Amino acid sequence: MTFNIQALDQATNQKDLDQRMEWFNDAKFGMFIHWGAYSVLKGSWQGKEMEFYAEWIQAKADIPKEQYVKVAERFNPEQFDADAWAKAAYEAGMKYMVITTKHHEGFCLWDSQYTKYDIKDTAGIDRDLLGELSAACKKYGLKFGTYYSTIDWHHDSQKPVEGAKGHWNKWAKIEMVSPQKKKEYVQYMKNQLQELVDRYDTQIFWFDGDWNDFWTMEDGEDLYRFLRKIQPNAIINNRVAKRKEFKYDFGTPENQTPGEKLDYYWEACWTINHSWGYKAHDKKWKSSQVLIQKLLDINSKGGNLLLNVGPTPEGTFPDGCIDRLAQMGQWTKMHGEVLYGTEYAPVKRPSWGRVLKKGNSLFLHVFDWPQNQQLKVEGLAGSLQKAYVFKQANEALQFEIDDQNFTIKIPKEAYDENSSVVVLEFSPE
Ligand code: FUL
Repeated sequence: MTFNIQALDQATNQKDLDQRMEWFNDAKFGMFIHWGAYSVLKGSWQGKEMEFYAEWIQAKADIPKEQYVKVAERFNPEQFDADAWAKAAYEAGMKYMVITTKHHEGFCLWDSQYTKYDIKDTAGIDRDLLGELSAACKKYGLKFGTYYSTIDWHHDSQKPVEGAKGHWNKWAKIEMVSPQKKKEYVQYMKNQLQELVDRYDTQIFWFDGDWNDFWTMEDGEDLYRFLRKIQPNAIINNRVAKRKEFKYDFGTPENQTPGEKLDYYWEACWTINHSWGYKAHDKKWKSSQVLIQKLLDINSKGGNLLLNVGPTPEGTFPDGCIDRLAQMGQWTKMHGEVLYGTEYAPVKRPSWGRVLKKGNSLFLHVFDWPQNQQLKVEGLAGSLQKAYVFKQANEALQFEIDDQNFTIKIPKEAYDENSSVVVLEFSPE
């Protein structure tokens, strides 16, 4: 398999890429939504609470296609309120939203003219769910993005790879039934992606399923070029091709945060509990403190956090999500200035928290406030003019400098249990 990165130069030259990624780079925080026919089952099949991600239930419980279609027919989100979803994201401090328009199950969350396996023809829903949501996102100033899997357990082009078992279910690895069917499927994908552009003006293409052998680098490159043409400013994740080899436009570490800054744009996606799709018996919610510190950890390494919500089949956010989003919102609302538009700070990563940079300022996000009132920052260069607790600029803190090691004398108490910020202002170089 050869892939000529040169061939992509025109589509991805650095200047264009930087321009395209500018809003993303400043945004820091977005919402992922996993919603589909799987949500109907809430993570259980025939009375059995399933392990693993709820959106994988068709594969994990080995539900025959015909039977799973009956599940999709029951998708009936009567309480769906697009405004409430976008508002919750906005109030949490998020700047964009990415929703599963077609997960591996193949069920389409919009009325596609290219299949009958969608909300209208299969589930009889007479609403344009994605249209309502993209409009609500616009209203709240959020960019709207679409997750679309290259896997499709429903499409007649695909079948499980014989003998591929192990930890993963047989449907985890699929192959094409014939080269002709693959051709048809790729065309089907392009048609549908064109629909997502035309109808919902999608700004983020979030692909998945690149681990299958049938999906090659060449396929990824071809699709990337196609999308670049039909929606020039949209950003595209690296799973459009083989994520290990392909870095455009941004990388997608999943449920893990890299230890260091990466040398390309990236976004870590994380679940709030342990599933992406709604799973009624998963109550293992991460605390808002863990989530806020995760956001800052990711941001300090140059990445964004795409935090997932798995809505109920009725179309509401689970209470555990609502609470945490609201708590995160309280913090982000107060700390917008020391969060959005920041960048990686070239200092030694401290044990007490994380450091962000903006212009001539460093923002010391302190998770563990030192009891001895001495905040140490190592490996700093530049001439420090002033240090103060965020929003208390008129009370300058004393500091000492020993070569590149700075010690700031801080007040006794942290003002916020999630992260309290000390600002260092340097003179322009
Ligand atoms: C994975 C998928 O298999 C999961 O279901 C989920 O969508 C996650 C974000 O990506 O690869």
